[in-house]
Amino acid sequence: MADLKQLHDAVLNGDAKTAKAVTEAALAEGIEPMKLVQGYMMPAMAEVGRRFECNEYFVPELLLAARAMKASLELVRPLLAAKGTQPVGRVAIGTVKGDLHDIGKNLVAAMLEGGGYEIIDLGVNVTPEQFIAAVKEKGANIIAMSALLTTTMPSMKTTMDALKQAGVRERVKILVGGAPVTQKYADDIGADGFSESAAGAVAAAAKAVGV
Ligand code: B1M
Repeated sequence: MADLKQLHDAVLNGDAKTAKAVTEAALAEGIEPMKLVQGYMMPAMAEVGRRFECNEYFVPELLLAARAMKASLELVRPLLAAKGTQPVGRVAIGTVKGDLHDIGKNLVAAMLEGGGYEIIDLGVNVTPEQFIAAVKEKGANIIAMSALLTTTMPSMKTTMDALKQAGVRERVKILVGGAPVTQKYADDIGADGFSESAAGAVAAAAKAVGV
């Protein structure tokens, strides 16, 4: 039987090889993918963050932990994103300008995909112009912005303003999220939806587009 504590420790210690191996074994045993994410990978990442704050970990350890979590998520993601037939909506998702944290954004994308949305993944450090282009050229009707830094959160407001200036604000619903983002901030900038979690993002998207 897969030792799931090993998955937690592998992410914490930045051991991508073990993280991948334990995930493979766990999935082969039929363990729920979301249990791996919420029960083991996310708590490990929270501990990585705590150690970083206490100066026990530094950027190299953060990078190794992120790499280990990604190795595991690559196996889990397709299982979260079971295909529906007709897309419920087309979501352009990205981390806002200046922000390189994409693990949470990738989870949100996988959950939305699993919820029947078509995903246009714009990646990290996405400029307002890129979000605008996704609406104009790719027909996105939902924009999902993720920010993990208090210093990049204002890019959400900048993007909202740019969408208005470009005359496309009314064509899209805007969702925001990420660790420092709150419902109050979402309301203040006039976003259409907010969620604290990847699973909650699916409900927020459904509410925003009225399905
Ligand atoms: Co960074 N980092 N980091 N980092 N990093 C944080 C965020 C930090 C809190 C660490 C700390 O001090 N405790 C801190 C931010 C402090 C602040 O702003 N208040 C921080 C810092 C300071 C930095 C740098 C500035 C460090 C430096 O260089 N000195 C730097 C900035 C780089 C940049 O972006 N320009 C930096 C760099 C990095 C790495 C590149 C090394 C790496 C990221 C690698 C990657 O993502 N590819 C990294 C990591 C790994 C972290 C921590 C440890 C983990 C983040 C993570 O992946 N969490 C993080 C500390 C922490 O969070 N405990 C930290 C797991 C993920 C599943 O959760 O992303 O919150 P999360 O996503 C959740 C929800 O937030 C939500 O759903 C997800 C799943 O439930 N959600 C949404 C996210 N987006 C959503 C969108 C939605 C809805 C929900 O709708 C659209």
